[in-house]
Amino acid sequence: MPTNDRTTKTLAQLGVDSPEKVVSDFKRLREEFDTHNSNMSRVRVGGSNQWVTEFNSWDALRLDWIGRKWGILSQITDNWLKPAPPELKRVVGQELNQLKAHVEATLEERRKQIDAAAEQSTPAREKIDLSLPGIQRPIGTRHLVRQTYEELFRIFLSIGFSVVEGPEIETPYYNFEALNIPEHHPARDNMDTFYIAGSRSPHLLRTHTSPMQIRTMEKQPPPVRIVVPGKVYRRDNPDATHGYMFHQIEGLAVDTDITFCDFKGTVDHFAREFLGPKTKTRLRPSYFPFTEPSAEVDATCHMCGGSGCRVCKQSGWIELFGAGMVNPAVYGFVNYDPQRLSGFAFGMGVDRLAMLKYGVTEVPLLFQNDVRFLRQFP
Ligand code: 2NL
Repeated sequence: MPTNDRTTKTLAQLGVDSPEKVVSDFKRLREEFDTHNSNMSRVRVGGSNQWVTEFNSWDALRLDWIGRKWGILSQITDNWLKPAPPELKRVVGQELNQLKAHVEATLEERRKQIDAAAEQSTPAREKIDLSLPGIQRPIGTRHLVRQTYEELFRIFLSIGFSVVEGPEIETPYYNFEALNIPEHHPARDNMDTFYIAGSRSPHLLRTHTSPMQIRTMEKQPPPVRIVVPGKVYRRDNPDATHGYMFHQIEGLAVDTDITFCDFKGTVDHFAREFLGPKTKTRLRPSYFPFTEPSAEVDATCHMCGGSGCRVCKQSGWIELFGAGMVNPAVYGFVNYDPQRLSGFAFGMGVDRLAMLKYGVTEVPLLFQNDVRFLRQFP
């Protein structure tokens, strides 16, 4: 009869009626445990799961023998010891205690061996030397375009502008009509661009960040002093200086007493902050539907100081951005009073400014994210 079955019965049921029989039954149990244990110790698997496997079979042995509920020793306590006749109780108790001590000591010893073996067999690569310096992970740098944006924010924040952002998907109203660009206006030609198919009302990718300036004026009364950074999209044939997307920052200042002098003064201040204190500016007449008058802002070349070089194509001047006094027609779309208000606005290509300042000659270099390029602007 296997031990397990014997321990589910009482001594009386087993016909054990003398101390000698009790002792020999415990002897058999002890041998059985030793066999279990040595079978387990022969289970050997390689690999990093070695410890887990050994621990699991050790734990199974532990549960079989000294598990609180179903372990063999608990069964002996319940079935042999408790109902034992008085003349056998003493010897059963003694034998049980000895067996228990043997099982516990053996298990404890085994457990130590398992842990020691795992420690020895852990491959070198899995051991951690806490005294070594940590792995250094390069944290990267800010992209040149982002760096340029931050420089622009610094300049405009320092003279009282706030930074406002808005959606890249816009309606034709905010992108065109409210900026005084009616449907068949020629200014739409190079902008008439990426329309979003499938939406119930027409949507498009904004061609400038001006829509957000319109939205800001709709929402808040003057004075307004904001710059709006962001990606804009236009129909351009990609080449060294053009892509279908570029980064823009537009600025808008509207108040009751803003003059052309404020405009020119702001432009001058910006150019000196961005390109250096010796920089001078000039305005060339230009045209935008949303400004009147409009101008292209040129700065003296920061490479040659104005004497002529490769960067300025021997002219001494570099075109920086387009700007002008806000066309009063725009105020009509946002319920601002054109009789009382005036202001100036500008739009800068940030990629262009970055390329000028840092001598980058090809737009694709900015967006391929080749680390050999990026590393040059830490
Ligand atoms: C360019 C020129 C410009 C503006 C943008 C603007 C916005 C409002 C009202 C009036 Cl809400 N003007 N923006 C004005 C002049 C020039 O951009 O070449 N950008 C890349």
